[in-house]
Amino acid sequence: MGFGDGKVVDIHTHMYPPEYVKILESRTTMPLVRSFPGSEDPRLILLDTELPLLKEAEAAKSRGETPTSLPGRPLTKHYSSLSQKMHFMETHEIDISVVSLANPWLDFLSPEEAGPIAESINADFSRMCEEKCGRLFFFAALPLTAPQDVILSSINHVAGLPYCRGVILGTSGLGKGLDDPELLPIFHALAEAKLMIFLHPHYGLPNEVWGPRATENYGHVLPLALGFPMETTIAVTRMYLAGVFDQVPQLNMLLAHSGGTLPFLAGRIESCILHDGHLHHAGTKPKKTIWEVLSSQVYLDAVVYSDVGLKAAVHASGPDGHERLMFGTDHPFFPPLGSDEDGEWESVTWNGAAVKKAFGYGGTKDEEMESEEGKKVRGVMGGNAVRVLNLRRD
Ligand code: 5CU
Repeated sequence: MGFGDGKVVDIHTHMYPPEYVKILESRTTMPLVRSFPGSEDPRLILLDTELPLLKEAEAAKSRGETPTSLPGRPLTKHYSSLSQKMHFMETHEIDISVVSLANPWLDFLSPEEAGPIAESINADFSRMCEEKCGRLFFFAALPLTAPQDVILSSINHVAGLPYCRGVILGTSGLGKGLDDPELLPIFHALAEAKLMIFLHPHYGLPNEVWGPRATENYGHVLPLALGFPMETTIAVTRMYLAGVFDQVPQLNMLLAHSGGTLPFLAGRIESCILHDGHLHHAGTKPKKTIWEVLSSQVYLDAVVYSDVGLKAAVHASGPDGHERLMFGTDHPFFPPLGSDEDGEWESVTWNGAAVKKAFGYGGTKDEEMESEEGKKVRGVMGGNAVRVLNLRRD
C-alpha cells in the first residue's frame, strides 16, 4: 500500500479454523454452514436477519429445487486457509496480522464443551502464528459459556501463549451484557494479564428495527452498517455507566469499527449523564468522564472506510488520539464483488486511503513520510499496533 519503511499491521482480521467450520456444519440452528444446489461454496449463515432466507432456501432444497436466493455469504477459502491469509497480506503489503476468530466466537457452545473447544481453537491460532513466526499474532477466544473458574483458567492459559496479544469478545459477555457485575473478576484477570480486549459486535439490533422491507430488499446493509456499530456503542456505554472503567483502571479495550458511533456520541452521553436526576440522586455517575476513558483505556480500529469517521475517532481519543488508532481490514468479510478475490480488495484500499486523507497526507513523495502527517499515518497503519500490542518476537 506504500507507507514508507513503516510496518503495515492489520489488527482486525478474522479466521474460522477448519475445526470451527466443522462445528458449524454439524449444527441445526444458527450459526451454521449449509450447502445448496446452484452454489459452488457452502453458505455461512450468521445473522438473525438471514433466517427467513435460510428457511426459504432449505424448503426449496427439500423439494429438490435450486433456491432463487441464497442465505448468508459464501464460505470461501479465505475464511479458513492460512495460505490464503498470507496471500491476502502479500497482495496488500501487510507485514503483520493480529488474527482473531470471527463472530459469534464460542458464544453458542454448551458450558461443558466451551472450555475444551476454546483450548483447541486457541491452539490452532497459536500454531498458525508459530508457523509464520513474527508475521502473525492473535487475539484468543474465551469460553464465556463455561463456569467462571474455566474462563479464568483459560485467561491464564492464553496469557502464556507466545503470540497471544489479547482476547476477542462479543457484547453478550456471560449472557447479560458487559455491564454484568459477574464479569468483573474476568475483567480484573484480563487487566492483570495485560491482555487487550478486542470488542467486536455480532448481535446487532432487533430485526423489527429494520422494518418489513429489509430482508427482501436491503441485503446485509442495515445490520452491518448500522446494527453492528450501534451494538458496540451501547455495550461500551453500558460498561461505562456501570463504572467498569473506574473499577478496573488497567483494563484496555480495542473497539471494532472505530468504536461504532461512540466518538460521535460521546458528548451527548456526557451531557445526558450531567442532566440525569436518577444518577445525580443515587450518586452513581461514573468517576471518569467518557473522554477520559476514551483517551486512556480505549483504542479504536480504523475500519470505518472514510476520513470523516476517522477524524472523529482521532479527536475523541484525546490530544494524542492519532496514537490510539490502528489500521484493520475485516478480511475475509467484504470481498470484492466485481473482481477477482485473489486480487486487491477495495475494503482494504478504502481504509488505507481514509487514513491518509484524515491526516491531510498526500503521500506521493518519499520525503512526505517524515512530515508530522506522514508520521501519524505510519503510526495508524502499523506503528501504533507494534507499540501497543508489543508485536515483536521475544
Ligand atoms: O458480513 C458479515 O456478516 C460480517 C460479520 O459477520 N462479521 C464481521 O466481522 N464482518 C462482517
